[in-house]
Amino acid sequence: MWSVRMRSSVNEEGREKHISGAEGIYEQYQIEKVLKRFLRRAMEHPRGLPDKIVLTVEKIEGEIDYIEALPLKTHICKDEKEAFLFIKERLISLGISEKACCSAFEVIKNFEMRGATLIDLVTGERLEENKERGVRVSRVHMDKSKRKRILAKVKNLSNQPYRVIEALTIASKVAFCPEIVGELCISDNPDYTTGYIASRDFGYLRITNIKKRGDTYGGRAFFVKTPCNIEKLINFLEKVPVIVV
Ligand code: PML
Repeated sequence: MWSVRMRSSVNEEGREKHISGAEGIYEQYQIEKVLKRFLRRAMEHPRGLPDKIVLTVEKIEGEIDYIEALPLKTHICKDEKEAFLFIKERLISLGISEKACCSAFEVIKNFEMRGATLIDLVTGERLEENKERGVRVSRVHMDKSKRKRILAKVKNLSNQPYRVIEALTIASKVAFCPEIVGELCISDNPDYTTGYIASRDFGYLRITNIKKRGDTYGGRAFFVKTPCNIEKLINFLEKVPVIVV
C-alpha cells in the first residue's frame, strides 16, 4: 500500500499560507488517478490559487492499524453563538475545562496553523512545539465499503459529502488515541459552516452554523490529558498508517 498526500500553499509576504490538503492510503494501481484528483482539488480551492503544490507518494513499510469509524450524528444550531454554547457544554461533559474550550476557539480563530493544535484539557495551554505548523494527522484512509455506507448516509446531509468522509476519517484516528479526550474542528473553507466535535464518548457530532459564512478562519484542536508522552502521540497521529473500517 502507498500513502499519497497533497498540500498546497501560497507565499504571502514571505510566509507560506496553507490553502488545502488531502491524503489517503491506496493500492499502487490507484496512484495516478488519485494524484490527478488531488491536483485538481489544489488548483480549484475556494481559498484561492496556490503557488506551491507538494504531492508525496510514499510506500508504506510495516503494519497498518485497522480501527472503527466513530458513529456520526448531526446537531442543528441556528448560529455560531448557539453552537459555541452547545459545544462548550458537550466538551465540559468530557472533563474538559471551560478555559481549555475557550483557548481552543481562540487558537482556531486567531492563529493560522497547517495542522491541529494540542490543548491541555485542564490548563488550556498549547502543547505542540511547532505552533505555526501544528500537528498534521496523516497516513489515514477510510476503507472503500465503509466509505460507501457513510456516503449513503450523508449525501442528503451535506452538499460536500466527501468532506464529511475525510473529516470522519481523521476524527476516528484522533479519537483512537487514549491521550486525546475530545476534538473541535471548524472548516477553514469560507463557504462551509458545519463543523464538528468528536470523542470516544459521543462519536462524531456535526454542528451546523459553527461559524458565519465568509469567515476564513478554521482549524482543529485536540484536547489532551496530561501528563503524557507528546512526542509519541504526535508520531502516532502523523506517522502510523491507519485504515478506518
Ligand atoms: C462535516 O461533517 O460536514 C465536515 C465538518 C468539517 C470539515 C473540515 C474541513 O473539511 O474543512
